[in-house]
Amino acid sequence: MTSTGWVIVGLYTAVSLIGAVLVLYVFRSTRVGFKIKVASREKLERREGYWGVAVVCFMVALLAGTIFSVPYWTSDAAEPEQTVDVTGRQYAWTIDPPRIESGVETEFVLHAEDVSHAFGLYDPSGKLIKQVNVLPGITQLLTATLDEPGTWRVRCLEYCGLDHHLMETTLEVTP
Ligand SMILES: [Cu+2]
Repeated sequence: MTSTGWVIVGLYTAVSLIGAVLVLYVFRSTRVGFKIKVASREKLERREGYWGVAVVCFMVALLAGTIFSVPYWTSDAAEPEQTVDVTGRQYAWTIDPPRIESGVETEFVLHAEDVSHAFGLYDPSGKLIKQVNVLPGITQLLTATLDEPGTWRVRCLEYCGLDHHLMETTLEVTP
């Protein structure tokens, strides 16, 4: 199991235990002869301090257990293995190179030449896999690993003018 998995198991166990203790306490408070213990002010303040420390320790443990599974933290966020330049204009996409390798981390560098477009990437079965808006004057980056070889489709997903529906092209993904 991953460290995140263990943190989740630990959290569920802790929450279940706290819940069980609360249920037991509430149940006992309904019994005859139950007395609520009233602590002194100093005692309560000290207890508040302990709880503060416990909460901070808990948060630090949670951070330590999960931070390494946060995307972009680990070394796989290094340089992409292939780069594709994509330019959108009314009403066509230019993809360079038009043929890429499957199973390799790919960075799409996207530009719009005139108006706003949206880059929609469809796998060979026609399922939308990635989508990102492309605005004029801004370089948009999208990282993806295309595992399935075949003919992928790129469609514009933001209405950009009369012939928006024609703004479609293909991307060959080789095995
Ligand atoms: Cu469009």
